[in-house]
Amino acid sequence: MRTVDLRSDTVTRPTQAMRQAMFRADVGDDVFGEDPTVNLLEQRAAELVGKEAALFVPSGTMGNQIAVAAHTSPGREVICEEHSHVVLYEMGTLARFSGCLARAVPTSDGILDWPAISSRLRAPSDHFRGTGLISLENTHNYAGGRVYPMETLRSIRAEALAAEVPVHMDGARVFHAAAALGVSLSEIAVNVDSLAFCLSKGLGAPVGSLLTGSRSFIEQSRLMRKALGGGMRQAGVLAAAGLVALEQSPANIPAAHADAKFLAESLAKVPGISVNPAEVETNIVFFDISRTGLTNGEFTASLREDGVLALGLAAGRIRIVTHQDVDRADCERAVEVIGATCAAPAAHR
Ligand code: TLP
Repeated sequence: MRTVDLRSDTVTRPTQAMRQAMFRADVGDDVFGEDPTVNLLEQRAAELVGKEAALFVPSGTMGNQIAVAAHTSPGREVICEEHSHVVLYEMGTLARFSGCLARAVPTSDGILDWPAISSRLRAPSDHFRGTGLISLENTHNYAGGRVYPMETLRSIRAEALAAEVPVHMDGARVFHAAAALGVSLSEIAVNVDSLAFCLSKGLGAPVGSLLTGSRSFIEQSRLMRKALGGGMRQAGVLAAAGLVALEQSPANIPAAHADAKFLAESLAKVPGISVNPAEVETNIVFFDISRTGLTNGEFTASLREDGVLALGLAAGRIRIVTHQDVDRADCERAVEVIGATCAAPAAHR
């Protein structure tokens, strides 16, 4: 039986085209700046987002944390959404590596706006170091793949410029945001000083993220990457897969979005499940199972027995994510299996 893995869009396997490109990749020592394939990937990424330069890093976490370190100094405050990855899911690195303080703002949908940000802005004084950075997550993972409306982004950009506070975007899934909005990556990126995006979330590459920004920001980021142990050597074998991902995988995103909508709409009809399909804008669906009487562990174990994998991320909240390694038939099977689990919960205890 084929396993339908909906735990994350990180679970995808590299495509044949990626594997062939990896096999053929021209490589060199990237710490000396001599890997031609890494250099090409960095150049492509910078062009794609309309920034001066880019840096290939092993993970989204490293991209975000380098950005925090490069934009700030110890004691500064980072304004971010309460459930953002940069503060909750990165092992406290914001505090450990950069010595920064998170000003985490609660929202109903993961999307910050200027009024919420401005009420937390602080200029340095005798008593505090003040705001060093605003960090936006687009799409917002924990809020269920929510997308920053362009108007909201533009207003944050204009106000942050006036306040002289840099803006970073955790765009781990910014390709999904661009697809949902029908805009280019650079139209989004022009509103932030730095943008990190992942090749391994929904784009199918095995490893890697790109941090993009001005040339001087990326020069500084290269030093931060070394400090974090992220200086890779013949990384061209990975960058080669990334180049294929950039070229071929964005075309698969609309189908992943349609599958997520299908899952949300189908699950909304399953007794015991609560989900609002209108809130599903991209490839992430969160649903509530409290009314089934099952714990997350019982629920996901029952699904697993029938070959469907989902993630319990908070009490009663299950996350499923669509991607290029699942198709509509897989999603139909997931709905059936979830329906069966909800119909006979006692059997799964
Ligand atoms: N998120 C992972 C898990 O950590 C939950 C996932 O499966 O979604 N920013 C955002 C918005 C992310 O969702 C993630 C990964 C990261 C950064 C970190 O990327 P990696 O795992 O490459 O360090």
